[in-house]
Amino acid sequence: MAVNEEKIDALILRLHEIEAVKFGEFKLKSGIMSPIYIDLRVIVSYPDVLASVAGCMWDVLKANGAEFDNMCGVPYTALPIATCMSLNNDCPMLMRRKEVKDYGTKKAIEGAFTAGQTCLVVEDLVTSGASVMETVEPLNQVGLKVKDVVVLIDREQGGEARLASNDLRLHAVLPLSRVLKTLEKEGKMSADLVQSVKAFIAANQTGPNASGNEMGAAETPKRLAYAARAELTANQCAKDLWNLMETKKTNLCVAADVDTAAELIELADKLGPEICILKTHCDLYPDFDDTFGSKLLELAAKHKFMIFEDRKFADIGNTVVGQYGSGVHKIADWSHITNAHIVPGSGIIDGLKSVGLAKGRGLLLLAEMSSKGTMANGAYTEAAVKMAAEHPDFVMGFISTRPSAWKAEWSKGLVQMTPGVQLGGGGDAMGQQYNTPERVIGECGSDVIIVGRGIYRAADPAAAAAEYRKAGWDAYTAALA
Ligand code: S5P
Repeated sequence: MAVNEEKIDALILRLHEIEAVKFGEFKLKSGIMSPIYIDLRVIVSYPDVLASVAGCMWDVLKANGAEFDNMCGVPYTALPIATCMSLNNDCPMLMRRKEVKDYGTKKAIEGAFTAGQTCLVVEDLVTSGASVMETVEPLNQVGLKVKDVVVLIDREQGGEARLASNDLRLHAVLPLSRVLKTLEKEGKMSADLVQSVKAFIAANQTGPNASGNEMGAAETPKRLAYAARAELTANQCAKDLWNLMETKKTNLCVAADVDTAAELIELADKLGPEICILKTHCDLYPDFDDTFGSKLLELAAKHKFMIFEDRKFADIGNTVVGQYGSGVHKIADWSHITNAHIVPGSGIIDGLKSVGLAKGRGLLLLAEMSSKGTMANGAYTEAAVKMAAEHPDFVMGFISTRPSAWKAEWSKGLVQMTPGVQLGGGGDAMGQQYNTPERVIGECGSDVIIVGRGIYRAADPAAAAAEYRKAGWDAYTAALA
């Protein structure tokens, strides 16, 4: 069945009439002026348009031979469209809960389905493809396969390529160029206006790491090089790390969760040339003693890496002062970087800062975690970002898993470090979830990969570290291109 061109033209004219597609001078959230603005939320108020949209989207799928068992709309604008397609064609629908990012404790996907079925994703507007991916991932997590994505308008800013790189086929009823063609032909746009929209679209292409914008704003900033990020931070430790990564050409942090301090020191000497950070859990080592810090600092100077004691402080400010500065481990004396949960509130940062700032240390906040069922998401992640902004001198970044889904202005000079990395993906028996270095750096927008068992459990840890280093660095340089 071919798609009916007249029906498509009529739909374009109606979309223009109801101002779902507007031309003029629009200031986007980023401050960029755009000659085009697309807001498809309005179509719910025009039943004829909604019916036509759903009909055309179904037609394009059938014309392209897409096959699927059920369908799921990307919240929210595409939900009524998916509902219409479901009703008209007797195709079961599923719903993704946008609020529930914690797939472990609540159902992220509602509806009846069985693992192994193929689900169609329905979206109203695609810019970079990022919002589509946010729906594909929870569908995959519950065992549904996604092969096809249908969209009303494709802004032709890189979304199709991004989805294709995830083995997803994009079926667009209206590539933006088609909208322009019809509106020009029908006298709704001048040739000059068409040219200026085309120029704007060409100048605002999104890369594979860009965060999408459902509001139709092409406002994704280009990924900055590590050296440029060094200029954007007020924390000395972050500055040092950015510059170290740039000059040493590595974004690999090894999580050295070995059994003894002696093994750790040996591993640090062996892997030192490959890494930018050595991450420790000093309470894992029964032979920890007062020489630990100085030995490690010596190796850090020899091989040029930084030390990150992954202490995950989580107490009130007054208590963490002692835990960080003194006690058994005297962490602040030898660890350049440490981290904290934000669950106690910002007092924990005040406490740690009172010890670490004068020593030139940096703090990472746990904004997200790699483990299944983590509670660190949504409003919690946002709270971490807010707290970081209140302490730019001491907070140097985050432990995060998907910073590309955060608002772009949240990152800048802050370092994003991501654990749960293995070349083969997968997970462990206790809830750890792994992503590949390519995905973590490229798609998820992180800056540093944290790799533990993938390296220290390998038959040849130094060779494995070299392999992870290359994968992480290649993903970073590809993201800059
Ligand atoms: O969310 C997190 C945060 C951290 S710091 N998930 C994690 O796995 N980590 C740490 O990263 C964890 O404590 C361990 O040291 C490392 C991951 O190790 P792997 O062996 O699973 O690669």
